[in-house]
Amino acid sequence: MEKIVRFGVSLEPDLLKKFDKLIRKKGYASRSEAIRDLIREETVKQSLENENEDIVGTLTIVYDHDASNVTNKLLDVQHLHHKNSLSTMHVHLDAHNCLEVIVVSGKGKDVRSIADRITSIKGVKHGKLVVTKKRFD
Ligand code: NI
Repeated sequence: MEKIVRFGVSLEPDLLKKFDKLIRKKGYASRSEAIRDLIREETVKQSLENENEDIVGTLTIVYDHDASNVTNKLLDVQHLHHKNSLSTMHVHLDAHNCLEVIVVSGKGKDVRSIADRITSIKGVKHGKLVVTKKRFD
């Protein structure tokens, strides 16, 4: 089992009250668990800023499949970067609009550049990339 280190935290009573309220709302069993998650969140955020970090994520897009050749353009980008585009889920939202979730992986800079290329295709109405680390220590 991994060694655990204890340390003390000093903070203003009002701030602690707010923190306790927040962690109750979120359902944490203890302050320690909440602080651990906050530290992890910040360290993950930090390493995701490194463009050479290995990341994995999802790009969610909504597009109008009647727009100028959009389906082919989307497929072209994904085939061109097939090592970074792992899988796609497609949902027909209505007669014209499609929702697609593309699982992407690779170096941060490559994943972001592919996501930008896809999102900027004419006919893509909205695109949102969500990423996380591929490996956790
Ligand atoms: Ni569709």
